[in-house]
Amino acid sequence: MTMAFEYDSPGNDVGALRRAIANKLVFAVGKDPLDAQPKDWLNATFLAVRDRLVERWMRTSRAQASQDARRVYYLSMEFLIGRALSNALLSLDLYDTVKEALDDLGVNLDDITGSEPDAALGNGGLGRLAACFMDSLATLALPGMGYGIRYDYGMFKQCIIGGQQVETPDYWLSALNVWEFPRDEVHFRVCFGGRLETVNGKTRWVDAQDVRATAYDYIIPGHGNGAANTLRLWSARASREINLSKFNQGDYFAAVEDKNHSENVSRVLYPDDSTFSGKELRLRQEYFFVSASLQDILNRFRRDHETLGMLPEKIAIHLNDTHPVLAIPELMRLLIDEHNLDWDTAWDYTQRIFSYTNHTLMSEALETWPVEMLGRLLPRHLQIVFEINECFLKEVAAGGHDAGFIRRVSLIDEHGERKVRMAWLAVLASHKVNGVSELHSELMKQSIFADFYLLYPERFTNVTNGITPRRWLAQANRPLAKLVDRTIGQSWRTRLDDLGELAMQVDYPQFVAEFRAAKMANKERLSNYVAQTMGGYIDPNALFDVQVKRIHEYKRQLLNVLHVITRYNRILKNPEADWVPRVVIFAGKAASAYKMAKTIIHLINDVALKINTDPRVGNLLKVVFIPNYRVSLAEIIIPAADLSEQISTAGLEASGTGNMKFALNGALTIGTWDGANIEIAEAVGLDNIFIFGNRADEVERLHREGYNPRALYEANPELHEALTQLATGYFTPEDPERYRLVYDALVNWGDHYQLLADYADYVATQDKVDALWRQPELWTQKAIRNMAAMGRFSSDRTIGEYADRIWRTSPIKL
Ligand code: 26W
Repeated sequence: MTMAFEYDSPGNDVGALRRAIANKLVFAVGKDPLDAQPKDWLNATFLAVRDRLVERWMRTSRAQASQDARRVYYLSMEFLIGRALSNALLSLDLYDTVKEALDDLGVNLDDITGSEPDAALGNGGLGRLAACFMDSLATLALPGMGYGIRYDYGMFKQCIIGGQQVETPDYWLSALNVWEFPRDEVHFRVCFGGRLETVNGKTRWVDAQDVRATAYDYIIPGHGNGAANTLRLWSARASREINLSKFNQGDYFAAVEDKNHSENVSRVLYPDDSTFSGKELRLRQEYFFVSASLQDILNRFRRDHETLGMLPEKIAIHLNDTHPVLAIPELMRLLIDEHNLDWDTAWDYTQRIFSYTNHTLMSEALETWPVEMLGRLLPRHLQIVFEINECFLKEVAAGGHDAGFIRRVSLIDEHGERKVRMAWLAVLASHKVNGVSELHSELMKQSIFADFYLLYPERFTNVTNGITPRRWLAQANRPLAKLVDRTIGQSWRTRLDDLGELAMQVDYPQFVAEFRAAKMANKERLSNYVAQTMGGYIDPNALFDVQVKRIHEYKRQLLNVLHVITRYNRILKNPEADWVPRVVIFAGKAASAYKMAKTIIHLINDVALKINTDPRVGNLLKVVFIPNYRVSLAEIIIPAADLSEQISTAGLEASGTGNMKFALNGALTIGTWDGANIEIAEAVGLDNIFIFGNRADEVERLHREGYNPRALYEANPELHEALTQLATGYFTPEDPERYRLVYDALVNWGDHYQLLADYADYVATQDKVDALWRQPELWTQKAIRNMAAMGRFSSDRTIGEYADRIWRTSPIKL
């Protein structure tokens, strides 16, 4: 570094921040403070805060390079980050300072943080998990980096019109995105199509079309540890701006068409996390980001090392579900074709480098790409997959397995159109494969991966999911966070186990009262949000019963609706009884093509309309569907919940992470014995949670031996009444047939998710919820015990386990 290189480290007192924000507004955003809009103040504040992170960021990357630590690369198609500003302020412990600085400038911090668009580059659980993991990697000072796609359009926005979901595009980049660092100089060629040629025994991939992947970097601040990691997202650029020959012939539209075609690769997030659709554009997206990431990873390695010999000691690559599995043949291709390694060495490295997490057992979500499509788009990769398969199947046959077994484990599904089974490839090429909760990891070994478990038992392990306490308590729930700080100090932000000290507070009425006051403040905030965005009043004194998550049949929002209808019918029959007033809150998006999920949204809104306008019910029962569920909305809803609905069919929710967020924020759970609910129950004790319904083995038995939902419907009068109301248009007299198919699915067509089997126990358990609510002191004590037991569900614990047992990497020294 030359002596001339000098710069000012930015100061962190109120005065320095005030001047910094004012300077940014004038000189970077270019706005007269008299005309500045909230968005301008947001950007000015962003830039000032970013300056305070950049030094840490540089220090962290230098430390990673100089300590030559084993780096972890987390490959994910989705990062559901949400807003960045308040998170950054908390990580720097500058929230109050910046608030004061802005106050001096006549600007309210909460107003401007509220104008930041969410970075919604994900669908739901899997994408949000990746975002929590980025936060924990940085906070643990692990040498890790995320790789994904910078979609121009994130998760669609949901409006509710006439009770139905309407989607609009989410062009989140429209607000000047000052948080990202475009790295125009970091770009890679990604090829598609073409054909293979063999020259002197070496395969060459020729005549391919290409797009250019350009890097955009995002700072991921560690919490209070002076570290900052990088999330690198790729954007597609046409390798030639326009087709010059077409342009010169005057065909302007054709000239830009090619450009558009290339750039479409990173245009939009696939907004479906329930079914595999097999679209070619999706395959292009997967290969696009995986190829750019691996080229970048190898580049970085080559910069710091003479040869590739240490590669498997120095890097670990994690596959977030099968979406990035093309990284496996891509690494093989790069090592063999570009770096001249032999097949056996390349395969040995590959197996030592990759690890894979499975996030769902549902067969309709498993990725299998047609051999024809892969061969057309990525001929060399298909060839490599075939070769891996050939070696593998030879080994299996040598192990004495029969033809049936060999057909089942083959990477190629030969039934009908031939397809590559991406999950099989992931397991075969990884040294560790994990599920996301204890139950899920067990079921994984018994069901989809049973054959592979027989072959490679030592590969399979469990790492239960977690959530970051920074966003999900410190940031989302300031009233409760402050109370906890006053009571046990601030250490819980990075050592969530310390919340255990709260358990003894159940005996201190003062603490119990303050805990309840914090909950009330959050409920008032939500009530105001509902009033302002939807109109209509929800009473914060009522029990807030909340189910927020993607709409999916296995998550059983419909079971919740059946309980709501039952409660409504009971109130009408006995309006004078001493009812516990409830507000039942739903939120969540349905995949655009998922008919039943959309019908469920419509039904919730129809039921809400009828109940909310029925004068006989008054405030005893209200039903609210809050539109456009997203991270920033979850931060308002979750802290306000009294009751957390986690009611999936047992065996089908791999883990759930919402369940953890609610319990951490002092809600009680009503849930099935499924996913991480089980581990939450074990942590809080069965006295402090409402568990109901059949367990996974019973669900499986009913499935196998047959199950008769109609008999249940006929035997239970309340269930009969509720379902008959659905079938006959009680809630929609103007369109009596509207929910006929819902009724049929449950009563006549087998009730695939076994709602009717769990209905009676669910309703009885909801009665127990009411009974406990009548004892507010006891309720709050149980809520406190829930919060106190959430230590284990910090994503810091989760990432610590990945680092120790899977990636074998350790923190860098800063
Ligand atoms: C190919 C279409 C598709 C896309 C995404 C199918 C499936 C997915 C994801 C794997 C679905 C998902 O988000 N799974 C959720 O992962 C969470 C994090 O591990 C778990 O907590 C949830 O239980 C699981 O449903």
